[in-house]
Amino acid sequence: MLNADRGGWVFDAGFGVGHRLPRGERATSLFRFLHAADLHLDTQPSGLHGYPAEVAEVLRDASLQAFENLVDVAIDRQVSFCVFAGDIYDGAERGTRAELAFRRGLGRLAGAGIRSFVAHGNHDPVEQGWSTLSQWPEEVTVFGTGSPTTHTLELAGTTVAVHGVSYATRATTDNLALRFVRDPGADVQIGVLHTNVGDDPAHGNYAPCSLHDLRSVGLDYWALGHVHTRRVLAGADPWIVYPGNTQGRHAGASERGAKGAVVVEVGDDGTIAEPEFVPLDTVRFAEVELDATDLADPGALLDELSVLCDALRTEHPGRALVVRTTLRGRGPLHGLLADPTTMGDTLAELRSDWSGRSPVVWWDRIEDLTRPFLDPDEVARQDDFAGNTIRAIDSPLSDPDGDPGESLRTELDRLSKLSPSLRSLGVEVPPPDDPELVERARLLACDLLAEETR
Ligand SMILES: [Mn+2]
Repeated sequence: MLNADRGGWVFDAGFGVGHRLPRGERATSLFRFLHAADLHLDTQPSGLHGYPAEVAEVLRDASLQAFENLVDVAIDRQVSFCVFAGDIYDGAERGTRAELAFRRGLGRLAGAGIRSFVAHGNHDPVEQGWSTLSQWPEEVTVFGTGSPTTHTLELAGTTVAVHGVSYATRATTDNLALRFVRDPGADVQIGVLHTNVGDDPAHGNYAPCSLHDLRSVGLDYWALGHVHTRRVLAGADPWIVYPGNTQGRHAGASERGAKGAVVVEVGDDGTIAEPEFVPLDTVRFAEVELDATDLADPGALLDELSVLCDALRTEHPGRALVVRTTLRGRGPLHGLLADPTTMGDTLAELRSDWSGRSPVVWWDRIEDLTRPFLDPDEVARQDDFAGNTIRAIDSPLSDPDGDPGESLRTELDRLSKLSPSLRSLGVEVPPPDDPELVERARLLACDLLAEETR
């Protein structure tokens, strides 16, 4: 069973405004529904290499297991219905296993009296010829293409309209949101759509629409799919929500962290509460950034990563982890890890250290973005801009007659006009009687100028 940990939300805009009850009053829950999208069933995590059988086994079934978890949660939480906002499947080449798993899960939901509403998106368009199943349990509604259709349910004396539409073809570029129509006879209205809101350039621009388009339809909740990062685009009047995908697929930014669905509570006064995120994933992708400045050698690196990995396992209990680390800073590791053999041996040792765990831990890679250590005394001897800068920092301090603070300020002011890096810092003059601060200023100047002239 799942742990009850909750992932963080990304609130883009408008969260917390609109439907809020006065303090002290709470609507009684009338019913709840589950909203999921981008299941990409039977997709295999991409960009990973060299993992052993124990890891392969977990990765292979992760998307299907996440869907099984979804069904468990829907039954456990006694939702009235589930909506699936597109990209149920990843693509034609994995059709049948994914479809049979989906059918089995929807059958379990139907057996518990839970209806399902399914829209298709750019990864699983209806008319591109790979759907092998045509029969679904009668509690399942698959939205057609072209114009949205509306299905109404009577729940505890309330009429609920669920509107939705599927993509006919992958390259759907029409604004489908504008085709939705509010049902004047329903009390609560939900729209199910796979769409790229706001022409976000980070995502394929399928069925693009604007927040204004969505608001203009007059629904209460937009159950969206397409963007794999969980996002609330608007909090109430209407809610506009991307639940994110149900299982991360690679180590990229949009696929990291907790993945799952949202459970949405509707009150007896028709208000919709803040959607509750429920994690469903079995494998979690994580990245740890590490400042390697003070690490003397690969042994110290392994010790440090071990501490970080323990923390990750505490943060993500019960999940298999695929971890990548990015090393930054300037220090001795830079020279050592530049040797491919040393790097390969270090990664192999790291993987071996963490093998055989349950849940599985797989170290995907060590990204080495460290830089060589710079010695300011050495730089001071160079006949270049960096050398001039370090000498400018050093010389006024050794002038016993002048005002060291003032002459340093003048000199740095002059140099900063020549250098974007120094300019970006502003001219912060260290107090000349604080040698530690002066030394840090020299190192910082060295670093900035080395980056600038790289
Ligand atoms: Mn998708």
